[in-house]
Amino acid sequence: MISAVSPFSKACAFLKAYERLSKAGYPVAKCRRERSILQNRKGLMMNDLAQRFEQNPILTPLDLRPSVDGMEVTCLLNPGVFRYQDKTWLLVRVAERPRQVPGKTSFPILSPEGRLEVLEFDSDDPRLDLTDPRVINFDGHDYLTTLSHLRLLSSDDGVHFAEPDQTLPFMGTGELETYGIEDCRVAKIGETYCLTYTQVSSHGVGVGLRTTRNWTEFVHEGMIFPPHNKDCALFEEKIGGRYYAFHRPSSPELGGNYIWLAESPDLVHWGRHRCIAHSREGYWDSARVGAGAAPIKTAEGWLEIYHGATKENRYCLGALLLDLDEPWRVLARSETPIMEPQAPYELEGFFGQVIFTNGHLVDGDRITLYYGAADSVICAAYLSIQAILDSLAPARAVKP
Ligand code: MAN
Repeated sequence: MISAVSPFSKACAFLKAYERLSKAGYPVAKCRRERSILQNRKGLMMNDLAQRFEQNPILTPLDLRPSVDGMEVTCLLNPGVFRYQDKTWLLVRVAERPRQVPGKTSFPILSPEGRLEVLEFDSDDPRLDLTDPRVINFDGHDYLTTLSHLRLLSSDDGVHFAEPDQTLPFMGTGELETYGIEDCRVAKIGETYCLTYTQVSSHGVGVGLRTTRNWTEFVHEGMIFPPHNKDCALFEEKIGGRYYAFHRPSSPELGGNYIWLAESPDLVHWGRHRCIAHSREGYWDSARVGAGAAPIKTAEGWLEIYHGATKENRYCLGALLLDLDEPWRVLARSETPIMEPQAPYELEGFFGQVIFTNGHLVDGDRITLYYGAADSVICAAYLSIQAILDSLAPARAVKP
């Protein structure tokens, strides 16, 4: 039975999971302390609308075996979600690294031919910068501490997931995925499932597209948005005869990490880019914003759940409402998060204070949202579409 519970009553369950993780030697980082934010800058109370599953976290690193001997599953993150053959499926991001030995820091990369290679350094080497648990900087070069691949898990009830026999992991392939593949959105367009995911390599971070109709044969369409770009969510139907996608280029010198909208005749070639949502100084989404899963069609417009983060990397969820026929027109937006880290399993983990979603299912008014918590475990929550719509404020114009 799934029911809504106060996140704070979950402390014991989380502490047990936390204890299991640290006993098993997983790098459970300390809570990144940040001022408890109960009010935004206008003094409005935060309004978390989510009913978290009492079974949260529904998946932890201990639930999956490493893809090869010698590796450990460090974190489970940010699943894509879809229905297929009467089951709920998660395409989970599995982040692995070699079992660590004292005094050494090692991490994996893939060769362009798909061979796993391990780079190892002395942990006290002054050229090594380990301040961000997600990224290693060695002598001015950035690497990821873990290598991610994607794994399919299915469920009859949407709560208990397992890997079916004979399903193969989705690994990075080719020179644009040597640091792995991450955060896959699954959009169903007609009978085709379209997978848009982050491709990571020393060339940069971009968006790849693979498509399938049967989950056994895949067409690799290659990189559809070049670096630096991620958080690509496709609309599941055409508007005015064109496909649409959200994407998130980053422009470090001028501009920022904003949500953009693009059009395409064929899902592969994208143009007519428009910037539709900036990060907002002083708000919960002040440093970066990025789209979640495919937008939900409602009578009032396209509803898109997105993540917003502060400079301190506190990740919350909010929503945008877009015009049905002209989806570049933002009608309304969350002033305060619809969901923010507050349960213990969201506050502490590999990278605490993170709620990140790129997958959900919709049934009438009810959204079943799957999300990565603290970049460590997979969780789920219910949200009401009407409650989200009621919480939005009329949009202000994007800065010219
Ligand atoms: C990035 C994303 C996610 C991750 C968050 C929080 O923005 O790519 O993969 O969950 O950071 O660390």
